[in-house]
Amino acid sequence: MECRICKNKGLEIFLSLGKSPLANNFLSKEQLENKEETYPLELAFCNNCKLVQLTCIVPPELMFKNYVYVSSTSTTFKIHFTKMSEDISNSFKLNDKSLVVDVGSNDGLLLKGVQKFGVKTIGVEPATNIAEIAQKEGIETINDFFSRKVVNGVIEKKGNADVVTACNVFAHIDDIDEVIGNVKLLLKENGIFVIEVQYFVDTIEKMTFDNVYHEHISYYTLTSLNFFFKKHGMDIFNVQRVDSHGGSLRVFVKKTGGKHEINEEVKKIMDYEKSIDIEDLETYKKFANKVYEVKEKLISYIQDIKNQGESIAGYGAPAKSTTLLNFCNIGKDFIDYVVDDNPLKIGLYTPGAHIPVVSSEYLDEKTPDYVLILAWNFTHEILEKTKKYANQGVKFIIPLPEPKIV
Ligand code: DWN
Repeated sequence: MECRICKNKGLEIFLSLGKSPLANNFLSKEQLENKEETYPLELAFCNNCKLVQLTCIVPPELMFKNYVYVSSTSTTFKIHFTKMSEDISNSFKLNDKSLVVDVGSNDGLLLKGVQKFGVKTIGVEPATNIAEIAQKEGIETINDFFSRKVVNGVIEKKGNADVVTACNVFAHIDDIDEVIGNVKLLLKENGIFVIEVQYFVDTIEKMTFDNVYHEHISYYTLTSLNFFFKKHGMDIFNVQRVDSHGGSLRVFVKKTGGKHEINEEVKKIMDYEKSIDIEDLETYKKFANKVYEVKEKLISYIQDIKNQGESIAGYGAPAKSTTLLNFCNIGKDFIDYVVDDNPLKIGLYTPGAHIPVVSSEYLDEKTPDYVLILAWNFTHEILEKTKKYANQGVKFIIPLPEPKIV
């Protein structure tokens, strides 16, 4: 096994979460009868370029051609990506002569915000069912992976891009060297590449190990991102820590020699990572030990509630809950149902645990004693929406960084 970025053969496996089904592979009732594929879920650290990465890569066609995740399901994300589109359009003075291309554009949420500035936009989204949602909303979307053929077509039709964005998709890309080559080809000389990617320092500090699943091939720090972009003749010129998905990095990248000045924030975060020994395998081994401790804590917490004869429902059927529930062996004997507002998930069953996904109205029909907030990254929004159940005495459990009642 070699590192996917620097090809070094010195990978060290430091965390194993067992074998897991595909995180977004929700099942219909009929599919429950079939054998469910599971794949090893484990993380390895590269001693050379410091990238944390999966050891088992699942073909992208299996995960992304038909997809259930829709960015606009949560108000939090609608606000987040609308603000991001405004910040980028203002900071880089985008106008009707500008072109923005979004890689993994999902339902077009980010591009909708950019269009308000008169900017020309194109989405690239491999999931046919999701691309159709964006196209119906008037967001020009190419239903494909971000291939050289797609990029040549965009350049021919619209010219080179001022901005290419890739939010919650950069970590998902297997042929990342080819994709970066395509980004550089598509960008104008002073164009910029903006990615938002879950931040592994937040994962270590907030124990958000349920962000580990097969859609996420790489788990980046600024140190490993910096190595990667330098390898491709690009420079990180600005970086922001943002709170999406339990903590992410928004990284601004230019072609080496491009006009944008390097912001001091880059050195600040690089120095911080050095201060927490991010280049040292021991840091990751310590994290793994804590993951196993949190697992034991969560299982006994849930077990105690069940031993008292009380009922539990889940709120949110996020991809991350597939990892959390399957790694902790928490299934339908503990959780009666999970609610989700995404119509693409309602009526299906969660991967592995096979817990029914129902609409949030079901909380009225069968009010549980406890609600386990599986979409913990939206705790505030969920607690707001479920105030009436709290007033009826329902208790809410936040599972990570360790289980607690709110
Ligand atoms: O990287 C990825 C991120 C961007 O999104 C993808 N690999 C897959 C996906 O991960 P996720 O499913 O863990 O993302 P979320 O956004 O944490 O999922 C939240 C879930 O909770 C969604 O299924 C929607 C649901 N939800 C809801 O039903 N009502 C959330 C809120 C706030 C609500 O009010």
